[in-house]
Amino acid sequence: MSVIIGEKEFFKGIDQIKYEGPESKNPLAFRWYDENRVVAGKTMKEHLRFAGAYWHSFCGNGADPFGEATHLFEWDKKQDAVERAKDKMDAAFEFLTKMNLPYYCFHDVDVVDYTSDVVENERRLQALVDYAKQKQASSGVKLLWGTANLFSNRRYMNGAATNPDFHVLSHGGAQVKAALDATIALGGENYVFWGGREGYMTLLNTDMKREQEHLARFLHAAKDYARKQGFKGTFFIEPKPCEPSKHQYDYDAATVISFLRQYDLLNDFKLNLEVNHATLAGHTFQHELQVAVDAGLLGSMDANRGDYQNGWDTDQFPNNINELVESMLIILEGGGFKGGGINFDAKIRRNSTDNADLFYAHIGGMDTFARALVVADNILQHSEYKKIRTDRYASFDNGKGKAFEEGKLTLEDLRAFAVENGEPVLKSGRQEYLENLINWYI
Ligand code: XLS
Ligand code: NI
Ligand code: NI
Repeated sequence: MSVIIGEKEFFKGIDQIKYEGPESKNPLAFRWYDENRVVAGKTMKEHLRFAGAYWHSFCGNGADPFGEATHLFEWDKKQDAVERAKDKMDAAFEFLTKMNLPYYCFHDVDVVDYTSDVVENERRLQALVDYAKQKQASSGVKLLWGTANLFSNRRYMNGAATNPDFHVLSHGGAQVKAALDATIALGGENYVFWGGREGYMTLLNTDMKREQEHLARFLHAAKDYARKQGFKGTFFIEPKPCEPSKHQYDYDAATVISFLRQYDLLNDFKLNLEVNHATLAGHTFQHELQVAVDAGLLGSMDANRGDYQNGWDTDQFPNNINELVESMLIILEGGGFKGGGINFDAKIRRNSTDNADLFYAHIGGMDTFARALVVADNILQHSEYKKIRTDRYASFDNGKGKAFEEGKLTLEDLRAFAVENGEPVLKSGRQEYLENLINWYI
């Protein structure tokens, strides 16, 4: 990959970030992420498939409900929307290539500002698709997934695909069509649906059943259109329990899987799991990963972390090695991502205002994942981790336990076995031992 700088350099004084090894003292270098290092049969680049997120890194200006923007972007200055968007894209590709990120992800409105005119929006997006094609070709950066923002515009205040007003739903359809066209034109490998407002604020005014049926119809229409245009990639649903809705229909992995099954969408859709969404749903991220892996539906992930002391999607950059090792154990044992990768759906803090802060954030995230990958692989290759778990279930490997698994025992048979064998011996779950085992390998 070569560094791509547009007409103007936006991240001055920062060169290509390189791997320097764990002993390096350079804050602008990788200590663990060595893209060509082979772990468990694949390079780190192939395992991790890192992506930069357009919305947080190049649009999120640090504003919060209590205060104005603090990130004053040099690329956000020009009058003309398309010209302004090209500057932003120059900045994005400069950053992506300096960071050595192989992929990026976007919403339609991240790339260029939208108006209330569908046709004008399509024209704008098309202009930027043409520009992105050149940028992708000269840099080698690829599109991991595209998506449409169906939650920011005021018309979507009651949802898009689940809006009680069909007229609003039709605008969602128009936006998804254009976003799909853009994703396909750019060789996007996947397409995401995150339904922030596909839910309700109060049940007093909501026909939940009807809204969910509309959502399923909408997803079928989008899928059918994309397939007709030759899209071969995977569609991902990104679960989240709430925020901005009080309740979101795509609550968590298990809920989404049952929705996909009920509405016959399992052939085309998988999951894009986000760390902070898992914790909002009252789960660990590892729980969500395991649910997806067990269903064969782990498509991709949005990397970030929440704050233990507050209950919203703070989207901080990931840096907790213990949590990521536990996650990588599940991802590795599950055979990796099906089509997706690791998208940094994370933002630097409002008061992180140096040019270098965005780099530190991504370096920390990429290094922590790379290190977690190495540690998890060591645990799987060299420790008793897997054996301890397998041994726990040994009583089902033969005899009556095996017969039970095979569906050959009745309830009367279970009683007979209990009577014959008396009280079971207590067997430890060895949780603390296993927690220590993880730390030995870190
Ligand atoms: C918001 C979501 C969003 C999706 C893309 O919480 O994480 O950023 O990833 O629409
Ligand atoms: Ni996300
Ligand atoms: Ni999120």
